[in-house]
Amino acid sequence: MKLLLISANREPFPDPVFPLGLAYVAEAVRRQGHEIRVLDLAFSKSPVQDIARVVAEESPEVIAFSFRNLDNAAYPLTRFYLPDYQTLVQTAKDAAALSRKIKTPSGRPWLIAGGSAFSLMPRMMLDALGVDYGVEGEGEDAFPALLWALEEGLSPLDIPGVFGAEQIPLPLAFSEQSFKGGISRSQKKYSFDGSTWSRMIPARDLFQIRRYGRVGGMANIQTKRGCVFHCRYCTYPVLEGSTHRLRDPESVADEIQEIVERDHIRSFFFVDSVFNIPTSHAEGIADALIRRKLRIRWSAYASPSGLTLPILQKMAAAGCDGLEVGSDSADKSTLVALGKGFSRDQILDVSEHCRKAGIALCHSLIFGGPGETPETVKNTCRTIDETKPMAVVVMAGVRLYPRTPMGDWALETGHVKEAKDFLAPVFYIDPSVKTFLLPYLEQFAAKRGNWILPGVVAPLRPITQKLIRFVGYKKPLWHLLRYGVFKDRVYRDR
Ligand code: B12
Ligand code: SF4
Repeated sequence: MKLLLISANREPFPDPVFPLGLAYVAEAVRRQGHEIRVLDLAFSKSPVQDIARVVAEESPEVIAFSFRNLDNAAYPLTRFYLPDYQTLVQTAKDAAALSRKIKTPSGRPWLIAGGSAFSLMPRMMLDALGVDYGVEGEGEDAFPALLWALEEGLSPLDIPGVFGAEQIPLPLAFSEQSFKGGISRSQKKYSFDGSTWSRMIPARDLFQIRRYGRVGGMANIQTKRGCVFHCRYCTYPVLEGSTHRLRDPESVADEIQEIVERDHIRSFFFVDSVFNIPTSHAEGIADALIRRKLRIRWSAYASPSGLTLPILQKMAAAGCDGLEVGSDSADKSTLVALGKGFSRDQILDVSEHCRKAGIALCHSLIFGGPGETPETVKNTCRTIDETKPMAVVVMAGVRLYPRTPMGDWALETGHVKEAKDFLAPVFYIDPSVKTFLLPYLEQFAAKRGNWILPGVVAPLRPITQKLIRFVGYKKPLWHLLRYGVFKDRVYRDR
């Protein structure tokens, strides 16, 4: 089939992010033999015109959108991307309606959506976007299966993860031979074991990977899927599952080596929910990278759990020079209320270990959850400040999502009236800190210069950000906060 794959993400902060998910999906459908054109809107000056032009040029049978962010999850400077996405989908429909060359039974292309923004609330997103089908979760198995079903004139609605405008799934009885996708099934049903992606290298060649290296500073890599923790507000287990699916460390090292040699990018971000768990896997990746001697630098998300000095030293030897640690709080009762699986003491230990290992530390904090009080806020600020981190990224207010423990609680207690209210960003701030939180955090941050509140003050002017990348700076931008360079800019006039 003739496919147009569109990456709709245009968010430039904190950097333009390479559309890794769509690159995986593109590789999966390329293996099926489909003809692919990719349109990445990240750098487009006029996305609407670009979609109209490419649809007219290609007359695709399928137009598939990847929606990464639904909103920026930041309060009160919230950005909600859904209205833009709706415009893009409508543009694709309008452009396709003008084409006489589309070879589908209806003469119009199938419109399909996927990506994390879609997967967070698939049914609501399907309706809001007005697409024909959507894939909730990973696309490597479900998307090729969906295309196959469409080609065969069958309903795709019993493919796991596929949502569609048709309400009643048709009973399908696929024979083992008739499906060419190589997907294992039992009892005449599709079943995916979730390992297909781990044997794939994303189709970066179809995208402008070097441009992302230049303007975004780095390439991104995934070494595992899933998170085993149960933090009450978090969507990552919803998106990736609650058990680990691990890649072979040698294949991760192969992928990195290929990018270094082919695209001359030496700066990487591991997009795993938590890089350092399981510890043995993180060590395996570090060992593989040490053996390759690739002269790379990298950073990742980490949890204080199990982050010992020897592991950090090994990660540093493998090129790790920065970690974004999801501490969330440093107050004992708040850590429990958020469902974090570690203690305040572990946060203090990790801060010390990172210093010894020479790894820059950025704490990410979330304030305002249930049970937060002015005292717990002050306690966290004081403790985190004492650990002398290089940077602190602070979210004030918890974005609520369906299918998370905190989202369920918000529905039960009436903080969110009905499920559809999750779509437009909704935040929880405990009533006891409602008026206290923002002014306090702003004041606290203003005195420091290495604390940033993306939801309160835009940390960087776009032009400054471009300049920093233009001169070749390759680390995540929070590394620059050590110099307090944004202090004046960020809090001036406030
Ligand atoms: C790593 C990460 C980051 C890193 C990225 C670093 C880098 N260089 O890549 C950093 C820290 C920079 C970051 C920043 C932000 N992030 Co972020 N990030 C993630 C994270 C953990 C992983 C993303 C990833 O790469 N996954 C790996 C790929 C392979 O998976 P995927 O993209 O989901 O793709 C799969 C499926 O979705 C599907 N799929 C994807 N496209 C398509 C298309 C079709 C047609 C089909 C069928 C299927 C399909 O198949 C793919 C393969 O299986 C996710 C959470 C998560 N666990 O998913 C949040 C997440 C995507 N981020 C989120 C947000 C909000 C942001 C920020 C806006 C935060 C902020 N205020 O700064 C920024 C935006 C940055 C930008 N420019 O877009 C949210 C989006 C949800 C929402 N509320 O909208 C998420 C989901 C986390 C959350 N809160 O739930 N992020
Ligand atoms: S906050 Fe981090 S550790 Fe907790 S569930 Fe989410 S990804 Fe896992």
